[in-house]
Amino acid sequence: GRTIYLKDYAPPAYLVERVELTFVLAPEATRVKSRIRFTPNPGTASRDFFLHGEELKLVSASVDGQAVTPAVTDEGLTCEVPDAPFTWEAEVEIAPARNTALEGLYMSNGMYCTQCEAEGFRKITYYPDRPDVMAVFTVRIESELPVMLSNGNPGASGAGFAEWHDPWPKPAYLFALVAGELVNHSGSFTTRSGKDVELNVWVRPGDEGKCAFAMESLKKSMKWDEEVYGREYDLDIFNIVAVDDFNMGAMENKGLNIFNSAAVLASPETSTDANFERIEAIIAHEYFHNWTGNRITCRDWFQLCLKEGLTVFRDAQFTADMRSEPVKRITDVIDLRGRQFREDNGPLAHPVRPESFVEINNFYTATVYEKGAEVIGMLKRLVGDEAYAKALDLYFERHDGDAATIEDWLKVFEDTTGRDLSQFKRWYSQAGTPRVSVDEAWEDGTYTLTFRQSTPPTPGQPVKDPRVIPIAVGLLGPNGDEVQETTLLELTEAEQSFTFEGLAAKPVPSILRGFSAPVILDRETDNAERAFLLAHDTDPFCKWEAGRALARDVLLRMLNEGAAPDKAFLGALSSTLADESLDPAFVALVLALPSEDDLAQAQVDAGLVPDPQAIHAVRERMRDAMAEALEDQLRAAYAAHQVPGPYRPDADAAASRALANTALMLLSRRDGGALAQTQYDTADNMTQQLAALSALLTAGAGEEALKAFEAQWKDDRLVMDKWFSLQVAHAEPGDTAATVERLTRHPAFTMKNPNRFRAVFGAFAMNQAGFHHDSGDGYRLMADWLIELDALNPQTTARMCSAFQTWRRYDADRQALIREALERIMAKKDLSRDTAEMIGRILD
Ligand code: B3K
Ligand code: ZN
Repeated sequence: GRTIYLKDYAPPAYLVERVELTFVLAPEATRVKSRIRFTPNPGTASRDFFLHGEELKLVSASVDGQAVTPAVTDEGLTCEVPDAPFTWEAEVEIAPARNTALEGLYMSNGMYCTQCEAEGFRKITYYPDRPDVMAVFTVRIESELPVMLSNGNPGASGAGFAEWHDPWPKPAYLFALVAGELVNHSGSFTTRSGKDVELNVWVRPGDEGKCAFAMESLKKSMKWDEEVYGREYDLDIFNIVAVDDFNMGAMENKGLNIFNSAAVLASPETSTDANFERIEAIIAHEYFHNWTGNRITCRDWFQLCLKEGLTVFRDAQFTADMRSEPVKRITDVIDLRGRQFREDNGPLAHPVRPESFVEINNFYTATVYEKGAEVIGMLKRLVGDEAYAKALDLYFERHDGDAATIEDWLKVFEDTTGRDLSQFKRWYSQAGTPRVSVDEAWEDGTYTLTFRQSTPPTPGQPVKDPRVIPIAVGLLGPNGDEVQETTLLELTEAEQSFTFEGLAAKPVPSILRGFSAPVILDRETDNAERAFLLAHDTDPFCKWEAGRALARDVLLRMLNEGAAPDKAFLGALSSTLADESLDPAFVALVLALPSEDDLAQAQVDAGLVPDPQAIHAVRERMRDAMAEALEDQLRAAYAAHQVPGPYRPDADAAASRALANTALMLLSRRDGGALAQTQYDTADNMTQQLAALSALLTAGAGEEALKAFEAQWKDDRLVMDKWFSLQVAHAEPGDTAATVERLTRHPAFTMKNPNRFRAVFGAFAMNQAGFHHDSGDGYRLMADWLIELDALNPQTTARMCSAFQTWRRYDADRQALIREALERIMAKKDLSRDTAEMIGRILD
């Protein structure tokens, strides 16, 4: 694979004024006719005409009506063309039924659908497949299928054909086409300027009862974007389609969002609270892209965070508004640490705006998305809410219709506030998570906090410069009252002190409130202070964080020193459970222990080599101790948080279930699963049913329920994904690889469906003690299957390779076993560019 560099960006030689596409659909031989009006780009001297194209059979081509014979390679074609406007026409043949990569035009359960981002349009026809070429598309689809959709507004249609016209210029990656036997759940929305928009959720017959929640989420998103960002929808129709075979969550194609069915179909019987929340967030995310992504797109793929970081930030604001802001923030931080910090800390580390890539699909990462969103959160905190709103208005006004850059984005903030953001820009260019250490001093009523920042080297970036780090701080007095409300410190130097005057007594600091920056805070403190903050901090994030730090310390002492489960820690949990003023979802988060991966990293940070099986055993032991010490309170909490009446997916009801089910998981360690069995037998919704099954598996009493669950749900693909996952997640370390192997022999296992493959192998990678079992069986099994999958679906294979990214933290034996597995994948003949890049970077 060839490496592409940001510094080599050059504008396109020709621009596209308009595109007309005709699709004559057939599974093995679809004909795509294109008619494209090109004009020389006045902004560049180059007149080299190049069109991307991969895996296409060129039938004919002409320029201004004259047949031409272009020079064709694996990557595209070149051709002699005029240095003046001209019309290109071509006809190509493609085979959607044979497209298992799920990129370009492919088939899923008899329906045609597309996925073009990032560079899939070139598998549909010859075209300048780059985001800085924006054009108006007109599409005609010919087939006998009843439903035929594309971007924009509907045009003429009749027996065997349908036409669509999208008036908004767009890059090819936002093109979409769907055709099939689909049914719709329809709705409508009136924009604030009075325009009526037709809304549809299109699904396979049988799924129409699972669309109402997605439709409501869409309407809420449309309203929220008008109210909070002043953004209105801009077409007569908005279509969402659910597809079973999809490489990711969903795609924001203009006016025709295509969704993984797992990210849209919802019903109380088949979807958990977590599913409902995720569906609402993804519907919002894709809808918000209409402005942040589609109306304003990216100049090139290095600018991916321009649309993804901003859109993730916007969907997080939306979820915080719809549900609980503190709970959303805490769960986002858990996710950020689990995925992004992990990435930042290993061989796959890259800046929020990468500077090179081989395969861009490998850069749809936690760093680009989640850290990209954190960077925007910091910017908002630094300039303030009002300036943020003004800067966004200016961004939409100045760049509507543009393919923009991070420089453009930062410039609107500089122009709005007069602030110099050159140091802030390092957040986009420097990889790695900054470590911030803090020391305190107390003298004559003056309290001083001294911060030091440093960022460890990452691949290709040995030396880092100090960044501007917004640190939100509050101070508590000895009795737990807040003596200094939240104030923002701006750390800009490698070392810097801040003082607080006029305090009556030495305060306890609450630092990094709301997780105001994506950094690792090192603070030497004791568990008494952590318990004090857990009890008294007014900032929900820091309150939870204190409990998390306490739990981590206690678990590490069990692990490293053979300590017993700490009584004071159990006492702090007991007080938290007893505090009825707390949101039950928050209490559930405090009762959840740091993950096995989190503890492994904590051991590495302390200079130790983690032993995944020992980590697993210690967490099990702590949970037993929690169940024993808190049994009566857990029983009371379980009873108090049963939600009466029919299932509702809202945040309050979900919060109660979260706490009750956390209690159930622990209680199943005491009663052999009796309570869980009762819940399983009486559950009328998937949240309760799945939690009960999980608790039964914890108690070692889940065999019957697993069989019953399978019999009940064998015809529901999305529910069966849960059945597969849960067994892998609950397998004992020494039995995990065998469990995975057994499940791959189940008749319902298929590697052609990414959801099913991820249900098994994604859960496998998450089961740290099982995957990293010292037998090496986990590594071998994963490698065997990634080699198989790569031939069918490179994108999903490449993504799964990240299971190996932490390999250098382990002992020499494990490292040797992993190296062997990685080298075996690398040696595979015809390995995809996607997977080769990932393995190459991990091994490097
Ligand atoms: N923009 C798409 C992701 C495309 C991934 C391409 N491999 C979905 C999203 O972020 O909304
Ligand atoms: Zn996105």
